[in-house]
Amino acid sequence: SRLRPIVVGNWKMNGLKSSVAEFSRITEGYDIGLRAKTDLAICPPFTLLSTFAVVALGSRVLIGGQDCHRSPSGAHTGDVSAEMIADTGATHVIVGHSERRADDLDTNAVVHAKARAARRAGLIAILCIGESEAERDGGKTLEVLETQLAASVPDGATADNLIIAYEPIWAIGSGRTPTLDEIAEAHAHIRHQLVLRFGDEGEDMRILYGGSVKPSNASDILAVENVNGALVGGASLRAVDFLGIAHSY
Ligand code: G2H
Repeated sequence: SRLRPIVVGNWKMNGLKSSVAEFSRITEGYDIGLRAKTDLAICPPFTLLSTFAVVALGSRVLIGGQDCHRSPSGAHTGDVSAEMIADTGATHVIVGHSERRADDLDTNAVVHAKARAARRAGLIAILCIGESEAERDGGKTLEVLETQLAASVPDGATADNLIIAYEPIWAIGSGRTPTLDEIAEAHAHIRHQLVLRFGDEGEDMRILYGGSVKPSNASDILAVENVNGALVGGASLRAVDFLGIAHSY
């Protein structure tokens, strides 16, 4: 079965009140033709979640957070819980992005706890995995993906509460992308691991590719088998680029 794709924009630490205009262009561009082809989501910084959720009303553009705390509430100065994110009207949350895994901030165990917290709050977790350049060069890519999946994806995950994003760290914001064969190999391996663990449910879990996706390479990447959408950083900041990527379907 062909899974309904989702194109997710990760704004990272970008966006001010003045960015509402750009976001509005995204919601306006998500027309009937595009809706028929793909889901669309934007993950702005926490400061803009509530505003964007209101702007998105009626457009069917989905909103998500970029991270959440593992605990439901409490003495965690500066952190934001999954419930708080859901409370804004958001439906998704990214967990385990490599920029947060860096320096062991988000270990696999922490990402596992965050994915569970997301599920408790009724959010869909977009769980990121991916190898470093050294691991790729050392031929360790598939092994690394396997370890990350085993240790960070919680038991009981379903296609309705979990999306995997494969982001080779060396491709992030670098302009470099893996070859289509390398993407196909990684995604096939991820699919295989999901099916081994979750059975038929694993066939329905969406696997996104992330790392330097742009309008010029999107149609090739999105056509690769087992690529069920994209997680887009830099190219999601401008409506014309982000919509261009979604229009590659
Ligand atoms: C990878 C990606 C979005 P970019 O981090 O998560 O960013 O598209 O800028 O490489």
